[in-house]
Amino acid sequence: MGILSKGLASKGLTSKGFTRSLLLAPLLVLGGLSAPAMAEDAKASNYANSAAGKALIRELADEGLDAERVRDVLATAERQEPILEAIARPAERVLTWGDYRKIFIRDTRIEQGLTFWQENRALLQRAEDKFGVPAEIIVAIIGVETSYGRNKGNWRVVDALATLGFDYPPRADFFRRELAHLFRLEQEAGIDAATVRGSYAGAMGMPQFISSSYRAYAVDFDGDGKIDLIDSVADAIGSVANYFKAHRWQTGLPVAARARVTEDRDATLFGTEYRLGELTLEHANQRGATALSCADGHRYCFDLPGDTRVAALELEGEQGQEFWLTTHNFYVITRYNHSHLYAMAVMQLSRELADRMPD
Ligand SMILES: [Ca+2]
Repeated sequence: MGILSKGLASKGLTSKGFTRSLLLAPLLVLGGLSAPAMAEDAKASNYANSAAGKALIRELADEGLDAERVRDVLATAERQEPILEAIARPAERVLTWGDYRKIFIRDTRIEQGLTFWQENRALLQRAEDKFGVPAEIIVAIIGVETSYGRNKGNWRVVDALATLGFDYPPRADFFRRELAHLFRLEQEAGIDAATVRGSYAGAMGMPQFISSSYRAYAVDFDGDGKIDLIDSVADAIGSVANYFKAHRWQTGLPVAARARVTEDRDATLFGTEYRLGELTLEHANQRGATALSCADGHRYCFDLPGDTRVAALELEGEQGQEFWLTTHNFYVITRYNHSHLYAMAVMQLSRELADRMPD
């Protein structure tokens, strides 16, 4: 969560990159990497002995963590090339909405979602009552992230965070901070930093929380005294709901509506990049875009006051261009994963589930 869609790995999108790197690796070796160069590479990936690694150990020791433990775990961390390859090309940046949608809005994910909902009905109701977040949104998030816990990721989190924190300059600071949080989390929540597994970006458990989010927003929703997003469905459900509440989900506010646009609409109104600015529904109307009304029987519709803040979004769908007006709650979904494609997939999956769920 937060940065990437881990669910994609199971659909072969990112594994394409993995396969290629595995195929290329032997060629590179045969292609003349000398033995000394390889030895140097091995040394370079000894994160515990690097300057940045030592700084991290010192920082955590100063907070009172066991320096020996941090050093020992860090010494086992391995640089993973496929992770560096995958992070450079997340699906959100290479797919159109039409292609992205097909991955998530499909019969299997909908049917499994209905089963998950039925099996956890009481928990989901309790989360909805307590946090004000609808069950279908919670189910859709867990469905998009891990296919309801089926695909929680197989990378050692310490490998993922060390690889990205020490060897991926564009976001090294972010991932090194997440690595530090992993060790704090070990102390607080009983997560084993040496063995816990997750996505290639270090996200953990059914809802794919990165370590800072785990520490800040995960809750013990089954009351056993531990916060366990890996094996406790209850904790996963409560934590997703708490995350949304903390990011100011507004109970009852629709997420998005399709828009009708005029030929002479303001060309600057719709962007392919999502941003929530100062636009209101009334302004959007004046500039040539109207949200479809539910009174006309449209599926993605709303009837909201003119001063409602919205963001206009143009997407390349399977059937051509789609125009959308999205609310504050769409923005809240992007706090879970910054991609507007992700937020749209969560919203549509939640709608498919809610429409099919028997009372
Ligand atoms: Ca628990």
